[in-house]
Amino acid sequence: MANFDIQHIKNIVLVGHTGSGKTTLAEAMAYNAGFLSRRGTIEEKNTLADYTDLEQEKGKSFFSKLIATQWEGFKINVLDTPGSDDFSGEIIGAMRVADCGVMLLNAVTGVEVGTDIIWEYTDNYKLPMLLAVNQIDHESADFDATVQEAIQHFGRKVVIVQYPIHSGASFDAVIDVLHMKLYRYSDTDGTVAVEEIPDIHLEKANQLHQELVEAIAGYDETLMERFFEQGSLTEVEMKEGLHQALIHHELFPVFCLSGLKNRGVNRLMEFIDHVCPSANEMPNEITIEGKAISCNENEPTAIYIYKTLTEPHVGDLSFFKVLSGKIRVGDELTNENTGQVERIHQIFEMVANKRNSVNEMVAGDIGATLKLKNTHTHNTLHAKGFPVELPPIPYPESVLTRAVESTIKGEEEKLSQALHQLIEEDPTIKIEVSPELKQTLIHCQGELHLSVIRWKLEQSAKLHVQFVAPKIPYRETIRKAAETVYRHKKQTGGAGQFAEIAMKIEPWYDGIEEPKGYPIRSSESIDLPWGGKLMYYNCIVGGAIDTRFHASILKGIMEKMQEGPLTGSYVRDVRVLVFDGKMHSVDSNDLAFKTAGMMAFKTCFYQADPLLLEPYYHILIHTPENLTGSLMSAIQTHRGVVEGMDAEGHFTKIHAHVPYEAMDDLGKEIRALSQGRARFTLETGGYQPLPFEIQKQLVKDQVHEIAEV
Ligand SMILES: Nc1nc2c(ncn2[C@@H]2O[C@H](COP(=O)(O)OP(=O)(O)O)[C@@H](O)[C@H]2O)c(=O)[nH]1
Ligand SMILES: [Mg+2]
Repeated sequence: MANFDIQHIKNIVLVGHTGSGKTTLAEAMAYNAGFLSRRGTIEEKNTLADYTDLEQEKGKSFFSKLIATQWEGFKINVLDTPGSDDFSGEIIGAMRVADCGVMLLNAVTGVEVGTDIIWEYTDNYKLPMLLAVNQIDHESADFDATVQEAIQHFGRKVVIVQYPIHSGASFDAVIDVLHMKLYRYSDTDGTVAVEEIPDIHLEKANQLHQELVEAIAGYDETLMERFFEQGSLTEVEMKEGLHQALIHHELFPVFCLSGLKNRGVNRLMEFIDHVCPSANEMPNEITIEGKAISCNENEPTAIYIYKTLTEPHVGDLSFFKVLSGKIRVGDELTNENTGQVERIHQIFEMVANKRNSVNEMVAGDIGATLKLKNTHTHNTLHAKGFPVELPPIPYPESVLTRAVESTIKGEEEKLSQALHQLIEEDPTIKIEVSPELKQTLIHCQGELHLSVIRWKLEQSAKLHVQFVAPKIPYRETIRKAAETVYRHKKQTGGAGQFAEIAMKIEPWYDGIEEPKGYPIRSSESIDLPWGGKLMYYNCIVGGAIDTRFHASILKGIMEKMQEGPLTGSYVRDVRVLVFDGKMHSVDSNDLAFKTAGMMAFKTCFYQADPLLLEPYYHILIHTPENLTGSLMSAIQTHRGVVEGMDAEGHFTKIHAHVPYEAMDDLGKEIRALSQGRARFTLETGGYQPLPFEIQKQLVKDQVHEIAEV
């Protein structure tokens, strides 16, 4: 591709609900750029963007793709994205490097769940946005209704730049109220004839033109004055006004398209060329330290890695945006995050999975490089003496957890490497190796996300895996005091073992007073690594037990606390007093006291009204208000407790806590009840008593399990 300067590069992210036509539009844009002799389709499984087996098999996008296109002297880097919220990582990553978005609205179905959800992200980033009402060629398309819905959802900043004169199969012409021309498409190769607007359409076109002028003037004071003086604005003024309004996320111009028939696409590309902002016109990137990076090719070089992808037989591709300066083959850049100096061996312009080698790329452009040694997504690389680092992208917390297991022995090591690769490619996945549960947990964004994880493990890494429900990290504790005298005595031939301990255990809680009625010699307060406390008191008088044996007793207690008497879960919040005992001059030793400590603790524990605690999540549900009632009942059905509610426009935020054990089912119910419209985030809460019936069952199961071993 020719060299483009910073002003002639536009980075555009295509976003929208699954099926709105993003991938098909990207195909038409690449075709119009002259990169394809024939446009592929989703149905034929041959689009540029959906090139993975999985995407072709399922007929939808799961990963973001970079497709460099061009139109009339401008380079347009198109970032195609998936539509489902399960892939928010891919969507947000692409949005992070785009300077403008095109939100596709399906003219048949209007504003959908994905549209609303993704809109929220674009709003957070204040990303300039165009709206494209797509699929106007569909027989059930309704442009007006779709625009009305867009206004309801996104407000009055939505302004019409184009409308179709027919929709359905006869869709072949668009009236553009910015240019005040009619664009007629005679074929599906994008060929367009620009005509005067016929008289019968003039009244509507004039009215929409006036509305557009007023919207633009309403945004800018100088333009408003101009508008009052002249009664209108020139096309140049309108374009400049729109340009500024886009940059400030103040107006959302509406276009109409058929991506499939390649109608309206080149006019959209023309608008992107001349009105959408380039990277250097957007607010400066700000480093972690608050320093502005000016997007200027004459500054020192800095690049930001927004995505990492392992391509089979190729290696790790790092996708970057040039923040400032120029990146050249042979450059040595320092990774500010890892300290590694990386040599840039190759630079690629990407057209989906096709790589075109180039020698350099200027600030504002997006590309990829290969085989960096120690560089990951989110890292900033820079020229020597220009230490800059962009803050990491905040991703949503996970909403679904599954344990992953190898089903074939000997693959464990490979699985662990593949999991490492997974998180390298997808920052919305978290892997946790839980020594407590003896499980490897995958925290992810939903069922669909999990199916992609499975595909990566099975198809790419060729592993055999299964996903199972994560075990619940219960805790054990006690509700009342109990005491015992335990004697450990063993006589086996020569040296025997002897230890006797009098022990009392009590529930511990924050602010509890010191024990009364015992002579406290020393005490130890242990913050347990799994939460809660153990307080140990040495209350021995008259040297009944040697001081040196307390460490062993405590060790015994701790061992039992790590594998609780009821279910083998961790024990928490107990205080232990050792107030008497006996020793034997020969047979008493560390091991004997450790065993006695463990057994005394266990005996007391059973008598101290033991209780199982279950972990719960704080859940925050964001739901359309009309679903509030049914979601509240769903929470209660799943043993959750609603803690509060806030109204937020047409949405309600419900705060609740829900046991881990019930969260999977509740999550499914929330999705089913709301058809994906309600979303939730989870945060680890504390522990709460488990209802007695469930505890009884769990303890019974545990006893069976032990008996079976
Ligand atoms: N009639 C019609 N169908 C379209 C159009 N654009 C996409 N489609 C179809 O809509 C479906 C989803 O398209 P796709 O590009 O995968 O949407 P994405 O999920 O947003 O990427 C496919 O069956 C496409 O053939 C269009 O402009 N008109
Ligand atoms: Mg797609």
